[in-house]
Amino acid sequence: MTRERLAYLSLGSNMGNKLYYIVSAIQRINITNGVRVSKISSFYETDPWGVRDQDSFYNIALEIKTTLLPFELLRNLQKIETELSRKREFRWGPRTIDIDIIFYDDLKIGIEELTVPHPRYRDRNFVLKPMYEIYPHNELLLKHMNRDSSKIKKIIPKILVSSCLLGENCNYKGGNNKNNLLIKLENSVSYIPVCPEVMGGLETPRIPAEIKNNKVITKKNSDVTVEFNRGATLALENALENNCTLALMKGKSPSCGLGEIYSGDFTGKLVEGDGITAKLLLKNKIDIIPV
Ligand code: A4P
Ligand code: MG
Repeated sequence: MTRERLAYLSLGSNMGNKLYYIVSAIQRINITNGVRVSKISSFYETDPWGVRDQDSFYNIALEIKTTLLPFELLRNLQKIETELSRKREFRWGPRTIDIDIIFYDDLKIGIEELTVPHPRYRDRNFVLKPMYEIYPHNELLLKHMNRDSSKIKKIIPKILVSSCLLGENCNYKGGNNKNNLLIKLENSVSYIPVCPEVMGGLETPRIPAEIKNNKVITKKNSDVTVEFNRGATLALENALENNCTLALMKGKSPSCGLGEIYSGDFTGKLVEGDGITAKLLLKNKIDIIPV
C-alpha cells in the first residue's frame, strides 16, 4: 500500500452560494478514494486579489492525508471543481470553487500543470492566514504574511444541520448518524441543530415512516403527515431566524432526504424524491447538502 502523505489545500469561492460550494467541496474531497480531510481552518471573507472588480471571496485551508500521487490528486480535485459548476472563463476571474494544492509533503514540482509549493502562495494572505491556523509549525507562513492580513475577516457561518448527524440520539431507532467530517467542521461554523420529526411531536424511538403518494405513513399504517409538516415549518423558522443559506441534512430520510428517499414500501428501495423538510427549505432558497 502507498504511504499516506500530508498535503495542504486552499479553497476559494466568490460566486453564488459561496458557503454551499466550499462545504460541498470539503465533503467531496473527504469521500474521494485515497483522501481524508484531517484539519479544517476557519472561514475567511477576503477582498478579491488579482482582478479586483469582482465579488469578495470565502477562503479556507484544509490539511488532508492522502495515498494519491500528486497528479492523481490534482485530477480528482479538478473533477470536483467541474462537478461544482466551475467554468474557466478568464484567469483570476469569478469562480464557484477553486481548489489549489499549496503543499504536497516536502515535494517540489515545477511544471505548468502542477507547481508545488503553489507558485503564488507567499503573496496571498488569503492562503497564508487560514493555513497558518492549521499548520502553525510552519513559521514561513507567518513570515510571508504582510500587514494587510489584518483586513482578512474570520467569519462564522451559521448552518442548519440534522441533529442526528452531530451524534444526538434522535433517529427513529433511538440512535444517531454521527458524521466525523461534520464534527471536524464544528470548530469553523455555528450549527443550528434540528430534528424535524422530534420537533413535529413524534417520540424517540418511533415507528419508521416513509413517503407514499405525498403522505407520510408509518410501517404500522398510521398517517404522520401532520407531524412531519409541523416539524418542517419549525425547522424552516429556525433557518430563517438565523439567516441560514445552507442545510446539512441526513440523506434518504422522509424529512431530511434530498434527491433520493425510501420508496414507501419499507423494502429499503430508493426512489427519486425529497423529504418534507428538505422540500420546504429548497422552496425558501436554502441550499441543501445531503449527508
Ligand atoms: N496548476 C499548477 N499548479 C497548481 C497547483 N499547485 N494547484 C495548474 C492547482 N492547480 C495548479 O488553474 C490553472 C492551472 O493551474 C490548472 O490547469 C492547473 O493544472 P485554474 O484553477 O484552472 O485557473 P485559476 O484558478 O484562474 O488560475 P490560478 O492561477 O490557479 O488562479 P489562482 O492563483 O488560484 O487565483 N482573491 C481572493 N481574495 N481569494 C481567492 O481565492 N483566487 C484567485 C484565483 C484570484 N483572486 C482571489 C482568489
Ligand atoms: Mg486554481
